[in-house]
Amino acid sequence: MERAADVCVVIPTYNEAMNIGRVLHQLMELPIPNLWAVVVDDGSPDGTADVVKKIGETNHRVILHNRGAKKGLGSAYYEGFKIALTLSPRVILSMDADGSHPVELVPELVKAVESGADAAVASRYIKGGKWSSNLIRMLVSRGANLLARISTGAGVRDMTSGYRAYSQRAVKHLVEKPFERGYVFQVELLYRLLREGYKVVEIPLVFMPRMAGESKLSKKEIFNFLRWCLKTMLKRMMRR
Ligand SMILES: Nc1nc2c(ncn2[C@@H]2O[C@H](COP(=O)(O)OP(=O)(O)OP(=O)(O)O)[C@@H](O)[C@H]2O)c(=O)[nH]1
Ligand SMILES: [Mg+2]
Repeated sequence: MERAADVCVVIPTYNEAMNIGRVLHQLMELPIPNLWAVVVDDGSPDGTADVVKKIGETNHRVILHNRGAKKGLGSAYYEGFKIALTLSPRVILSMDADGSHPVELVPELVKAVESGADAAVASRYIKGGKWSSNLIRMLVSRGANLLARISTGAGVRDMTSGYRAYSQRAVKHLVEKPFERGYVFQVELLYRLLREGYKVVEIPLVFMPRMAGESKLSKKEIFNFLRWCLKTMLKRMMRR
């Protein structure tokens, strides 16, 4: 069995049994040869891991990493990226399992990295990007992005988008240090790359509502996000 991938998509899951099957099948049908998927499940009570295991039995390019207990999104990606690197892919993607991130955009994100970007971010907030949700959710997202840009000084419009492609060298650099455990790690990773001169580009994303199930974005995540942004802003001010 070959163990080298060209492209590897890392997908964290918590209670996504109703969604993950469709996303994996769509990924496996993309016209990208040798595309692998690593699903990092945190012992979802709804049996997400069983769905993935079953698909993996007939498709060796689907790998399940079951961590057994909910340990946070950032830490799921940290472990998932490390597994992805063992396959030596040129491009590594991060993607939600809930159908919000249209699989058809994968080739464009991959192309951006193959054309020289270290990170290609699928962005709701550039021309051509779009999403709709309830007012509170949209305000939270806009507010989080504004805060992320102010606190890091970064110019990326959608700092919180979880749909991205990275070059292998960028991921190798990122996993040298553990990520923030929660959702804020997305901002942290871009900040780290930009500070060290890695090239980041944005591709328009038409973000879809989740297919089924519930959001895992909690108040605790929002609090941790605020805390990280404040800490980062203070550190930057002290360096001046
Ligand atoms: N392994 C793991 N996956 C997680 C964890 N928290 C969230 N996820 C997954 O991370 C992805 C993003 O979580 P969502 O709940 O969709 O968060 P969101 O996209 O901000 O919220 P919605 O817009 O409502 O979908 C999904 O695939 C989740 O199943 C976690 O603690 N561990
Ligand atoms: Mg989602």
